[in-house]
Amino acid sequence: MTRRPDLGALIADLPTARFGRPLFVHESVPSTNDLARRLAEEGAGEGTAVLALEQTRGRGRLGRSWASPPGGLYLSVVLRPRLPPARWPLLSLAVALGAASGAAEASRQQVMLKWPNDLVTSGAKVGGILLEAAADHAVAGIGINASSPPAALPPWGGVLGVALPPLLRAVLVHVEQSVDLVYAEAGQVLDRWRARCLTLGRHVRVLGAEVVEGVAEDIDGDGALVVRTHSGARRIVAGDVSVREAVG
Ligand code: BT5
Repeated sequence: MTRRPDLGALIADLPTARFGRPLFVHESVPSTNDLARRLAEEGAGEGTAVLALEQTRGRGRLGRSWASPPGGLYLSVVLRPRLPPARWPLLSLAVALGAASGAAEASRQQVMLKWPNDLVTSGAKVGGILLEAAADHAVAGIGINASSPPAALPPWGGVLGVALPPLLRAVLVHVEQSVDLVYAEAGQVLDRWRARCLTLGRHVRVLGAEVVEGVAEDIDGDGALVVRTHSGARRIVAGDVSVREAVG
């Protein structure tokens, strides 16, 4: 394990109460989510975080891969959810909201959210969240293309163009605030999500066990997407679905 010198000042001066305390920094790992899960299984508290400068087997949801070249932010944080398991999808939304707010602050760009877990700037995906839950903990994986080489990303990927230390700091601060808010007053996280959300009002196709097509109307109190279809409103729970914009 190495601790990069340019992150030393950030680590010493982190203005968070729990997130990034401690922060383990690695040059290259298969997936930071695996390391964070191991720490959680050994009893690590909420906020314990793992950062890698590159991942060799970064993953997204549904077995997809996450391109993780040097230049990106690859961060996993241990959560000890203070919410009933049925409401854990809200945690994923809270982490995405915090990550988007931190990315916006650090890059001075508008960073929008695509339900359930994409960070989007100028139509390009610049980040994503992977929440992996176990019985007594969850691991929130955050990937953001800080200054990744565009050629290493899929064609629809974008780059924020921001240095890692200020982005990391802003993300840890905002994700902590957002997770604290979801524990205290989940409704406020949902209101902020709706305000930053690109999905609402759009015609979407939800690909999961079945295909649901209609207009994305709202995000409900449990974080599910409400889609108005020809046969009425359908609640889509994040997890096993992929959402595409549909024409028409
Ligand atoms: C995500 O999945 O968006 C969640 C990504 C989470 C990555 C973090 S990095 C730290 C932690 N450790 C891990 O191993 N993972 C987490 P999903 O919604 O399934 O999106 C995956 C899809 O995004 C892929 O199928 C590609 O189409 C696209 N993609 C892959 N790499 C990308 C990148 N770097 N930037 C933009 N899009 C990408």
